[in-house]
Amino acid sequence: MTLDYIKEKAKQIDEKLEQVIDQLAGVPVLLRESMKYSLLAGGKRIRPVLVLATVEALNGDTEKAFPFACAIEMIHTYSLIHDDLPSMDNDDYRRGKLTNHKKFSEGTAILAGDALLTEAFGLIAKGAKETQLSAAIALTMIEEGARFAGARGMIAGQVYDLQSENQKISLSELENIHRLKTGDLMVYAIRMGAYIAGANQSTLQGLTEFGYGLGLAFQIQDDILDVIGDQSKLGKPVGSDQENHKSTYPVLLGLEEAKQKLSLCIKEAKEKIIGFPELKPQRLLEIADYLILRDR
Ligand code: GRG
Repeated sequence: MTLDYIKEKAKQIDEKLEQVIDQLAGVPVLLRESMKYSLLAGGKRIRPVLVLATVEALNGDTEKAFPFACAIEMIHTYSLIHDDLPSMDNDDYRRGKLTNHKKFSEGTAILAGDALLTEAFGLIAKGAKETQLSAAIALTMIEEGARFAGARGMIAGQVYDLQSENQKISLSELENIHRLKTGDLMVYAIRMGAYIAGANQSTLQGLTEFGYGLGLAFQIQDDILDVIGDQSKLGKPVGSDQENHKSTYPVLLGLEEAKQKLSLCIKEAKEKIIGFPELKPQRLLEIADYLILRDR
């Protein structure tokens, strides 16, 4: 099930992403091909859609939001390319296609990820100039990009995740990993939308809390979908056999309790964006519901 709104926006984002990479001058042919291969491989575009939907909810100009929406998808794609590498998850396929290092080479995949991350920050700065955002807001967005995607955010989550492999971890440790690894980038997307549309501090805070709830719910649903696809992962102690078994919500709580936790998490997240005079939350609420009904 895909919300028509997400489908429509995702299509626009796909077009803009292609333009962004095509317009970069002086990129080696192989590198451009590798960057586009992963960037245009059919992702759900949840994070850029969140940027646009937040701007819309605050009655801002969504046309101005596209560079920032594209930038966040570039950061997300870099993280997936690196996550798939042999030294990390060692995956051969993503989104039904060969992973970047399998299609190209490990070196090219690392460099394509590096290039996407670096160009994302360039795009935020360029987008801020072109849409005449104030310098203070532009600098805040760049500073927060480093905070949410970097060593204190998504990458910290990845490090804790690697450290927890084959370990039994507690629910709160698992939640912290997800907050960093998945939540921080979703929160960054929503906060960028809030900055573009000029939200006030209390709305920004509510949206941030919504983003964390959404990130957690998204990850629980991801774990559930993973388990539904492979029932053998349920009920086995972590690290009990040759395959690398991660601690996930269904593994720690069981499938039914994980589903209940997911519903509660979405309900609580939605409550965080109710009651702000400048915010029309309907679209964001629909996206939250979609995230728990999605099947991929
Ligand atoms: C910096 C190497 C590095 C990693 C950062 C994001 C990340 C950590 C790793 C990617 C693997 C992963 C399962 C992360 C959890 C977040 C998540 C569920 C990502 C997948 O996002 P979707 O479902 O992907 O939005 P699509 O394919 O739709 O874009």
